[in-house]
Amino acid sequence: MTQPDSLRLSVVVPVKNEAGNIAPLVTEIERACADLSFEVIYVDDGSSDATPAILDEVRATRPWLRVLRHGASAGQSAAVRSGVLAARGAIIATLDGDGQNDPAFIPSLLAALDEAGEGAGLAQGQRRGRKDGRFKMLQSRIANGVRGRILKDSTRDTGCGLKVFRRHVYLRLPYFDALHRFMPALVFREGYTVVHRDVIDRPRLTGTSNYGMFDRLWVGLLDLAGVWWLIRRKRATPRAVEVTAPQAEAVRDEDVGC
Ligand SMILES: Nc1nc2c(ncn2[C@@H]2O[C@H](COP(=O)(O)OP(=O)(O)O)[C@@H](O)[C@H]2O)c(=O)[nH]1
Ligand SMILES: [Mg+2]
Repeated sequence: MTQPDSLRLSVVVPVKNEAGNIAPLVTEIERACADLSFEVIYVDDGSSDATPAILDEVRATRPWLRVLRHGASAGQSAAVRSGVLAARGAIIATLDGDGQNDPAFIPSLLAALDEAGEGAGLAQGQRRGRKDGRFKMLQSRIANGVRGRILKDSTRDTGCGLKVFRRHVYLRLPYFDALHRFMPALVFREGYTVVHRDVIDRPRLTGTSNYGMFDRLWVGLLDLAGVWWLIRRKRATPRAVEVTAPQAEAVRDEDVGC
């Protein structure tokens, strides 16, 4: 069993009505992370199906599996945020709970972040061989194209749920609904770099998408305007050095509660 003090990685999985996808995905995560000290945090975002019961069942034999629950659905970004706030690892991996993201890519994303060093805040997965329908693919292509051009975030696919990032960097980001789709631009905004790795997309295991046809399109434009404004209003990130202590030292992220 993974000991909390040696714990390095927290895998956060947001789920809303994903009962049929939980047991197979937990098994895959366990296999993928076998060589790491890890915990898994499922965040049940107000599910109305058997998700809570299945999580109870799956948890019984897996002491490293933690479950958080929202009383009412608050959305995917809110679920990720609750998981990250509760996480004990300094590094977070996120993936969707419907089986579309293969946990086998977690170690390579983690290695990419490690290789890039402390200055890198995020390893972003980018989907190859997307398994979504034609309309969603078209929406996604337009959204990614417009976003890339306006935010210049050097990322082909920000919507991929597979990401590995430093917890203290995430905690600096402004929170809003849909934050998970703008992570690269916002990580750059904090002065950290982003690395990318291709990941293979899979079809949803069971169940249906939580997003309707137009959910992302219009609100996406509003979010894009908001993030554009945030970037415009950012000045250089200062490095704060404490001048009152006998031995002045750069203030570390942990010291300021990030
Ligand atoms: N869309 C959506 N997903 C949520 C919500 N809360 C949690 N999730 C989870 O976020 C992940 C991505 O959602 P999904 O429905 O697969 O979206 P899609 O793959 O983009 O169609 C899944 O694991 C969902 O169960 C929510 O309010 N809306
Ligand atoms: Mg999905």
